Amino acid sequence: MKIGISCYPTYGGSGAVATELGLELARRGHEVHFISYALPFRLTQFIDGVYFHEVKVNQYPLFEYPPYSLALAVTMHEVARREELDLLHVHYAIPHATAGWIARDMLRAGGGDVKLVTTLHGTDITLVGQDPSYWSITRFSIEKSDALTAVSNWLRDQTHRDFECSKCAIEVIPNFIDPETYDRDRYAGLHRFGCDGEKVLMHISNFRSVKRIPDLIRIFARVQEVVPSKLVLVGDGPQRQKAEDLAEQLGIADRVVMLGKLESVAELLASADLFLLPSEQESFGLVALEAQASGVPVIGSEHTGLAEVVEHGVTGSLHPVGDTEAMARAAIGLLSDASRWEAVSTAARARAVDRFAAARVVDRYEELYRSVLAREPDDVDPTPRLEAAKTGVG
Ligand code: GMT
Repeated sequence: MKIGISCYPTYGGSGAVATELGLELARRGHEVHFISYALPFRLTQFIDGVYFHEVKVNQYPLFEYPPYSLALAVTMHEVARREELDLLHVHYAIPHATAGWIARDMLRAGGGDVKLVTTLHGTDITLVGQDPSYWSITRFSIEKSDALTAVSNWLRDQTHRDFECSKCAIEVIPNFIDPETYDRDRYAGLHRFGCDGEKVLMHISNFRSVKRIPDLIRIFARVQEVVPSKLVLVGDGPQRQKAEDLAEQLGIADRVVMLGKLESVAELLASADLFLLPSEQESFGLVALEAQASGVPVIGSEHTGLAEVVEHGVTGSLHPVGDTEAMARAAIGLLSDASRWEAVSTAARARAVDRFAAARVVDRYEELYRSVLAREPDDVDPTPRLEAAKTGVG
């Protein structure tokens, strides 16, 4: 198949998943064309069958806000036409699903066609998509997609609820990892953040407020009172300064290591003893899966998509959002009991490999693509299908 992939190129789960998917599809012999305004951050190696098309946005002085979505739609249309793409797979609905819909309609007007598959990742539905300036176009665009996927059951249910489309056909295809990339033994002893037996707690994110960075610092402040340890922070974003200030204020700044943005985290995760993800919300929590695959137990928030990744009491533990005391207690318990830590670490790796290995999950995307491409030509516009499903008629 010839597949176009659009995603955000910046550090974030949706761009990481889109890139890993494209690379795996190319390894399986498909032709993959990435379309974005910059090279996706995980697209660091050349692989046969992978191409990158940069979206150029004209900065005309009249534009206070250059219309990226239009430039993206034009590039999608151009690449789909020239490369004869079978389908466009867009990651994160805003604005990619809308640009994909425009590109597909432009192609159809010229007698061509391309199928549009949209993967919902989280904040495109739960946060940004709920903003009144985006809600109706997001709903319209996801309904216009030929196929819709969500990365967790939780996100599928949120989409049904928040977009009032209780019967929209959404297939849940979880995020995935390559078990060979995330492998504790492979990088054993490479990084030593903890000296003299200190434990290493780790957090990796884009430091947005949804990650509850101050909670993270408070949890660590409690843990290090009991367990000699360091906190390693990877990534950057709006809340990073807050983390530094709070660590200073609590007198633990010398125990917090800030590494900033890094492209590859597998080697770092292999040196961690515990991963902390106390987010307000995670539709999945890709980084928690990467941690588990690396044999790192995860402590995080309950009642979101994270509960489908972390098995409470088995591969880590989940607690009410904001309950830093419970998270700290769980961390101390696990780090102070070597045999329990070993059992949880082993279970974390096993769950990641058994349920979320790339080989198995990417098969599901391929199957979905094939079923979309096999649809009858008179089924080109899914709106009647969705409307019929909604009213229970047809
Ligand atoms: O967490 C972010 O703000 C980044 C965001 C993204 O779109 O890159 O992550 C979302 O997609 C990831 C990949 O599917 C999920 O693992 C994250 O849980 C999800 N983030 C949220 O729901 C907050």
